[in-house]
Amino acid sequence: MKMTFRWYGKGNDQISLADIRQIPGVTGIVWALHDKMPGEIWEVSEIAAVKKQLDEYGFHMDVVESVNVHDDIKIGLPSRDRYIENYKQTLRNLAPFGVKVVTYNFMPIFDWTRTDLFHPVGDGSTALYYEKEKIQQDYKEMAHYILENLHGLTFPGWEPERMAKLDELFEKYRPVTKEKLWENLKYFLDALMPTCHETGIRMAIHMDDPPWDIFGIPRLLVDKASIHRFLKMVDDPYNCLCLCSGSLGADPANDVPDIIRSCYQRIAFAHIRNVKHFPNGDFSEASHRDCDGDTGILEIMRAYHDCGFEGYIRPDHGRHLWGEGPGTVRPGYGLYDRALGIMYMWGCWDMLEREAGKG
Ligand code: DNO
Repeated sequence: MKMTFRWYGKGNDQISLADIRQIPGVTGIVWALHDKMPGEIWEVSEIAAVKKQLDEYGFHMDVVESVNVHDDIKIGLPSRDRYIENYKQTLRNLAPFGVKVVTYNFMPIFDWTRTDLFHPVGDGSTALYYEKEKIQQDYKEMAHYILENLHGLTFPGWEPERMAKLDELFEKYRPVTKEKLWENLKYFLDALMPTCHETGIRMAIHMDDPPWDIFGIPRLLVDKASIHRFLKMVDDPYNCLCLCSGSLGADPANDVPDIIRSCYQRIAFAHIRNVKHFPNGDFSEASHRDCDGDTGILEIMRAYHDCGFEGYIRPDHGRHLWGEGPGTVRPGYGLYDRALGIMYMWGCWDMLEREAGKG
């Protein structure tokens, strides 16, 4: 596996590349142009500027997370073709810089969704938390809360320009049933696949987070059956997954190691995260240590190892530790707990390698 770390860019992330270089075994940065609106072309000069920064520290830029998909593509409006052309051009601009995987999601309106970004874990740290009850209520209040806690930093999927027009967006999505959304996803991928073959870039869809419909809007990539429907729908080796253990793991019915074993050839990128469930349907994010949550991190690492996984991997979210808090850290993306998560993953991996006679 190739260990990576997500970084939001100079001036947009409190963590420096110099800090990241000190985490053992991290070879690449998972990056994006975070000031781009969905649908805009990423220009060569802008990509080159990031490459220069990463080169200074010897990091590769093989994985982009995310090139966000314009709402018109998800809704299926006639204007989608223009935005798909822009997406293809972005892929063509990325390829010469060595980019091999582009992560994206097809969640309508909201990306990942939580109701508390700094929830006390009980040991003095805080973590992202989802309270089921609150997601039945006012979507504007929730969006406002999330934007407030980003303290002016950009967060993909939570663009203030889009969030300012939430009622309009909900209205536009009204005719988009779950089946329509599947069709629109297929249309998008069918159009992109030739460019993926031409550029060598694999498209890796992120799981829906949480893995169920929210505020009455449909979500697609939620369990084993929907993942297999997706892979079959566009049965192409360039149509891949960003398999997020935490997103799937939010639903206790999902057996994440089993899902990994069933589709590992198409997993281009793995997100590792642990989730703790509560009986009322709430969940909290937890440390990567297996026993701190219910996702089964040890068996997940074993599944990847058994499958001979050679793709990219990163710790997903972490708790906020040792002085990290509102205003000093991007929610879920502090330095310390993600670095601890990496060491846990290496611990599992190195032991599995040793046992297999390779380490
Ligand atoms: C959450 C992330 C997601 C992911 C996007 C991919 O922290 O895992 O925001 O980057 O859904 O497009």
